[in-house]
Amino acid sequence: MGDMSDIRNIVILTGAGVSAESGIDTFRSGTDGAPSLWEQHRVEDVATPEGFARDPDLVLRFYDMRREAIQTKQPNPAHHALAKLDAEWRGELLIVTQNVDDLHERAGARRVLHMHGEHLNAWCTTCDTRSRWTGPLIDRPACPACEARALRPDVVWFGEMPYRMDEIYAALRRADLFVSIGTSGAVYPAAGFVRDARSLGAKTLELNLERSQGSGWFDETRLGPASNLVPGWVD
Ligand code: BV8
Repeated sequence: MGDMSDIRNIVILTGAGVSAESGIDTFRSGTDGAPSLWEQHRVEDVATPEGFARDPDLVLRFYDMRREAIQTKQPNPAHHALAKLDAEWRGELLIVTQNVDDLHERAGARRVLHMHGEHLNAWCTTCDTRSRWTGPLIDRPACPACEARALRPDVVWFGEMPYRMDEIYAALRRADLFVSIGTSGAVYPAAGFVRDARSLGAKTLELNLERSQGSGWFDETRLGPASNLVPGWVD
């Protein structure tokens, strides 16, 4: 990881690019021209509360398909390298992920914060309980806590508040190093974290397949696939 003698606290932000080589579609197609999720759907139709209210079946089917798909995928070397760093790093370390898959955890990472929620949780809009959920929601199953047939994906949609923002900003305030991996820098507030970290004195590093909308804010940008770049950075 190069000279890390003055680094104690690290915040790592990951996006869809860290899971791309596990076969999970990104949102906005990368240079490899792989299919992207949003090109198949209008964001407003499938990732907003208004879209859910307008056509709940469309939204539930969109998330049922993705929830099923991620359970057939495996972590890639980028996930494993981050899990190794998490296990070995003596200082503070927080992996803030925009991803709603569980590949960081399945690679063994522990200090993971899903700011946009998780595919494998369902959220009851009646009793507000979140339950572990691996099956479909299209058939309106009963909430395990209150029996209401009012479950939605536990995923943060556009216009909704991301999870645990206070914890994230507190970690950014303490960070000596901020690393962004596999994100286009298209969505806020995540896309602004590099500026927050930089203004608070952290070093900033971007590992991405291509330059992102935020590349200009990083001290260093390394381009390439995460499965190469991340192990190369961690070791
Ligand atoms: C909010 C969950 C208020 C659903 C998602 C200014 C300030 C604040 C808010 C806004 C603002 N301007 C606009 C807003 C509102 C909005 C927003 O940002 N809109 C955008 C379109 C402008 N934001 C919100 O509504 C957020 N809520 O603001 O609340 C607030 C404000 C401040 C503080 C607190 C509260 C909520 C946004 C969450 C939306 N939900 N996902 C689901 O998953 O279905 S967004 C979704 O897209 C992802 O979660 C992710 O966060 C986001 C970006 O995707 P990426 O992960 O970056 O993926 P992408 O495909 O775009 O890019 C992949 C990258 O990887 C590429 O660069 C590619 O080159 C690279 N790559 C590809 N392959 C590889 C690779 N890299 C390495 N290796 C490879 N092999």
